[in-house]
Amino acid sequence: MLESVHTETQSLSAPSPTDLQSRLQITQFASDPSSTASQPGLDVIQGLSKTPKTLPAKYFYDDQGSQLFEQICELPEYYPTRTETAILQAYAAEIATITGPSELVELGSGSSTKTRLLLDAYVDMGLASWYCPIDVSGGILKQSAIHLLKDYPTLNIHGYVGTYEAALAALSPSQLPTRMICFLGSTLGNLNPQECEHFFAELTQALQPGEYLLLGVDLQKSVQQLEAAYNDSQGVTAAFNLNMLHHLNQLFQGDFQVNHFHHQSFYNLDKHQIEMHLVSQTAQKVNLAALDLTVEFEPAETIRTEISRKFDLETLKQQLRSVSQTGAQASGGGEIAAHKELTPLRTWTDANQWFGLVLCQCQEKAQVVQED
Ligand code: AVJ
Repeated sequence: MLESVHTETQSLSAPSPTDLQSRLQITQFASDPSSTASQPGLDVIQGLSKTPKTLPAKYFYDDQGSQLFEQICELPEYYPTRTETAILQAYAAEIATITGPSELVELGSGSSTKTRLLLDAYVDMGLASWYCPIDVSGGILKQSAIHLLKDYPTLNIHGYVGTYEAALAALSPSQLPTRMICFLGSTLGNLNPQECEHFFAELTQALQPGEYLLLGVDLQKSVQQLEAAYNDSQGVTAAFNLNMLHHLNQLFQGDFQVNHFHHQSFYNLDKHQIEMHLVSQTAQKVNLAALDLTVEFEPAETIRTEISRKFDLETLKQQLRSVSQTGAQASGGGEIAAHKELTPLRTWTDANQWFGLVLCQCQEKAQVVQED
């Protein structure tokens, strides 16, 4: 459960602080991403105790990591961000037309750059705008919220600092007639198929019938292009990967010697996923004092820090439909119940089919009476 939840009003040194303040609310779930879990760092202990070793990708994103990710998005080799941006540029108005006045809830909002395209569309159509960014990195969330409030005089923001699970479960009722949960940038790719299914069920739970889900997903393409995007020539991705060890040192009083690890990433063709690893350069021992954990590494042993799955739109749409059906059955319990499902309404891609947007609507499913 959550350890501490509090809502604070930001004190701002902006031109008209009172105005900005009155349009901004931040709800914070404890102070770091790990402490919303039932036991802080349990996932680190579990991941480093098994073979092969893994670490959750969420630990990339301290403030430094979020900044490095912003730099990745600008790299010539990293096509996803600019491709998704181009798709949004072309179709945001169409999305706004479909949803009407809609509160935007964004999972993993980061710098909120792409969100501006959606906000612009709603504003251009004279629709009210409410934005609920959710991010584990409080620094970047607050900073971008303040920039947005300055640039959009009619915008209201309620931000949530914490994990998706915690924030989704705690969302206030929508301030506008409908709500759209946006999960852009192909962050969905960080989840394995099983986690993905569970996550879709959680999203269905968080949405009311009629509300929307907008998914941005990276699509399958040549190995060469994929591997270049995760092994950039300037080494920014390497720095991003290695920064996770700095972050863990800070969170858990660790003594990872970051320069004794190497960045590695490759495309796993069978699983349609990029894998990022940190490779131990020597035999070494690492201690994380706050977790009471000592980990031994053999030379060349790796920690898998991320999977980034690449999707096929048809398969994904099928998954979306079937997942919601499974969820409905599980909550049936033999009674008449209002079931919800995620129905894909529209998909958009770029001319090269590198990246896709899927707009789904949460719909009430025909009620089912189970016979004895
Ligand atoms: C933010 C998870 C979508 O998988 O492409 C970028 C993170 N990792 N370069 C991705 C990332 C390495 C990114 N996601």
